[in-house]
Amino acid sequence: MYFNILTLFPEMFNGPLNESMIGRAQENDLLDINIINIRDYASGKHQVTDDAPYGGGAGMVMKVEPVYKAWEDKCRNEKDSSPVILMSPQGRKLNQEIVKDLSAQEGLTVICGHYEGFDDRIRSSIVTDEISIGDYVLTGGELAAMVLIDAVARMIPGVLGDENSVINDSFYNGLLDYPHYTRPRSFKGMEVPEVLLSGNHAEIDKWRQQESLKRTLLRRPDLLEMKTLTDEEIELLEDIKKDLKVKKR
Ligand code: 4GX
Repeated sequence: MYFNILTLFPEMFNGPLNESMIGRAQENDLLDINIINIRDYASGKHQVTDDAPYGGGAGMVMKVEPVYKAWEDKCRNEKDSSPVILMSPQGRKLNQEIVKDLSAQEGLTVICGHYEGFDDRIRSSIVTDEISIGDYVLTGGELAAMVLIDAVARMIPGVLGDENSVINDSFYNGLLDYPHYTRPRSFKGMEVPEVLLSGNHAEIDKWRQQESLKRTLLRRPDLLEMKTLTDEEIELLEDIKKDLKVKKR
């Protein structure tokens, strides 16, 4: 899979995407990240990429031509009609379902905006999708783009080793992850749950499923409402709710 990133700050991408799993994925040619500097496509001696807004008001607006030219030169491709994603607080909010859908694409182009906003003709000419990583305001789209790329790239087969399989992810089955423990057995008086030391794998699986359900119920009940529960899960949830009521008394 490839990513084309249109940005005014190409250096920002150097660290995060060249380390760890995403760095390895690039070395193994599972992933190709092309960073394109929008400023290279700005005209004039000063290569200006922003301008004052028509109609007046505070703040600067990102110009349409440099972004359009960068896209035309580096991303327009007859064989491939990959989505062009604008990172923006006005987009649909990113979640694991969107991440999974995007990972099925051959490639993605991601535009990182800066300044107070964008000439809206960037949207109407090339953008096909607009994504937000959450309801808060960043100084630019770069960090948001890196979040998107990281989440999408790890879904590509082969990017994660077997040990880090996505099957165990929080959200993979619509529930939060269960608690994990490793050595030592005892730390400052806090013990590892006995069942995990029992060697009884049926019991361990059941405990993990219960803990996943309990965490989801307590922290993210909205996830339970969205999920179709199995009969077993419904039963376990009833037990957990009873147990929690007993503890409250
Ligand atoms: N999730 N920002 C983009 C500039 C901007 C403004 C309007 C396009 C249109 C953000 C987020 C985010 C701040 C990135 C404003 N670009 N991006 N930037 N939340 O806050 O993705």
